[in-house]
Amino acid sequence: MTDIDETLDAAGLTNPHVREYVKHWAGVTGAERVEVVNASDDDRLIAEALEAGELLPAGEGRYYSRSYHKDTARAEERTIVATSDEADKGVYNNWRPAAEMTAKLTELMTGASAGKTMYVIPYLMAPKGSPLEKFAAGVELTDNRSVVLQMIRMARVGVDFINDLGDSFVRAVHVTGDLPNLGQGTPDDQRYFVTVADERTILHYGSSYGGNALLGKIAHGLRQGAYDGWKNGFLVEQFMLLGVVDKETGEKYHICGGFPSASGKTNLAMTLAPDALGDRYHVEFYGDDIAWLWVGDDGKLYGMNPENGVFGVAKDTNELTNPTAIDSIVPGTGAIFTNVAYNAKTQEVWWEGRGEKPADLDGWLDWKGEAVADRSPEEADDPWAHPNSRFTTTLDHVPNVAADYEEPAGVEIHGVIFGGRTRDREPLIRAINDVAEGVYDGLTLGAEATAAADGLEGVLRYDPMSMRPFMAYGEGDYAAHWLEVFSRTTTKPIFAHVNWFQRGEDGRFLWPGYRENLRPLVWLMQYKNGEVEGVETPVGVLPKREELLLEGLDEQALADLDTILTIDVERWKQEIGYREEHLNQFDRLPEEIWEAHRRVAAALDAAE
Ligand code: GTP
Ligand code: SPV
Ligand code: MN
Repeated sequence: MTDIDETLDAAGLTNPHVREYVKHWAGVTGAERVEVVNASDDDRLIAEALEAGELLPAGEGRYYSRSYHKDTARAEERTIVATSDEADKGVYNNWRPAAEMTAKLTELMTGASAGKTMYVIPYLMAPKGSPLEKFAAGVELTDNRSVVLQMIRMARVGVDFINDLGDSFVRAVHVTGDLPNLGQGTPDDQRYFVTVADERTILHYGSSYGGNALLGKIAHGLRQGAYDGWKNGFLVEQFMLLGVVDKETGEKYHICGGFPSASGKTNLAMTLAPDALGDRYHVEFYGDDIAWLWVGDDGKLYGMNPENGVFGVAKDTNELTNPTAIDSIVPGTGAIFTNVAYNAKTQEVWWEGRGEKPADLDGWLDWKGEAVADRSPEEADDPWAHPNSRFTTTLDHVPNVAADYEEPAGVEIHGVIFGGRTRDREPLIRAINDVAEGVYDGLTLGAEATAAADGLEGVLRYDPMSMRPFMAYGEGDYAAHWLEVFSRTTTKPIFAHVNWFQRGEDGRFLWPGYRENLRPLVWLMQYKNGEVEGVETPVGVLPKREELLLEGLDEQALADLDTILTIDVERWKQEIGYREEHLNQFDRLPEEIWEAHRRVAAALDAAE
């Protein structure tokens, strides 16, 4: 081991608390050397990663990475929130005692980085100068160079972000582990992804993929952030954040909202106005996965995206569904593609839904690195790309990024929406005027379970506010915290529930989705402004058909519209029963939420 103090001195890392922390974990992990990372090191680290074969060239300043084939997604069952107070135990956070988990992870990490470099990544999950800056700083230690390159894209990285912050930074330790020997998914699984929330310490062992390894994103940006927000009066959510600009009036509205993982946040935030509405409206991108929200001194709700980049689902991303995403990963962007298909001869990448499958198989490798030309007939139809393959790019490469996306003051939030994948029952959009009913709606958000085959059709996998995998404390306290934050607002955003995924009897989507999703959002802002009145239903206010901007919608969509602008009262009554069971699991659920539930149930009973 070289002298760590000398390395830290040379890097200008002066914060004594950070130095202490680095030395402690260098000792535990047994790393051979320490290297401090700034964003300006990207070119050199890319060159080293290419040289080492950790990255492959993917055409004109873009790169390809493949993760170990059993390590391609977050592992929720191995993810734990630990604290010293058992009252923090919730239904979803896999709570464990802090002391037990710290001991366990220290044991697993001991000597586990021997022979490797430990990279020190000082980062900020906020624009510099944000009112939440002191909750946003962290230092990730990792023994994996690809993780460093992803972090440089996904967070703001550099020594200057943490030198002046004293002890106010998140300690985030990532050790890759011996990936082929961790028993992933077996009873002998060795992986642990632990956030010790009341010590602001994150200890992740046994993965180099996405939210398991880029600790600024999910572990800090969502789990630790949510816990800090609870204790300090702000909200941290798996939300996208976009702006809708009315070019005629000059008005600009900001809408944030939660959709469970892989349910459309990136696509919505990057959406372009449909052609027929493009002269009037423009959508601006702020964030696609995380929003931190707080109440300003003026009583308005503000929001910001703590991330610096996009880690988006590749599948089905193409010029028609998401042209903005395609433009954000063109040559020269430094984009990294993970677990898509790769052509070793031409350096092209491809994924399902990217366009025609290449007819010439020469050079094409699937996400496991196996030549598709060598596949047996039984394997011929297997996907080339992993369904959770991703692209990484920075916000400044997203063509419709808002001019003020780095404004430390954040932007005023006018609307909060929730949306899941729901094949029936949920209409295109329903506006909710009451805060408690809005919070109740978020708590009962769900995405379709695959349980249909077991006769449980219609039962959702509930995913409160799309935070189920990231919940840091008890759900009842979480609901109370939402109500507390909103009780301090004097100008309130409107809530709404949206659904792009209702299906017809033949299984087709009744709504074309993607760019067309702007139409119900424009209606929501018009409704908030009193320009349209909608139709009252027991579950919220739905648009009248003629209130929606319909020009340019295709025949099929126009024909299907009446179905997705009505509610099925009988299905909703059935849903109320499931919701009751779901909410009953939560300790300390505020009475206001139960009252909202009973109001909706009574309104449904009164409806014919
Ligand atoms: P995470 O990054 O996992 O949190 O996901 P996300 O919520 O950002 O999801 P994303 O936007 O990447 O979409 C996931 C999948 O849903 C992609 O395959 C999209 O093509 C598909 N999708 C997104 N929007 C729509 C839509 O409006 N209609 C339909 N039918 N599919 C959509
Ligand atoms: C999600 O799974 O919701 C993601 C991707 O945004 S990951 O960063 O891997 O968590
Ligand atoms: Mn996500």
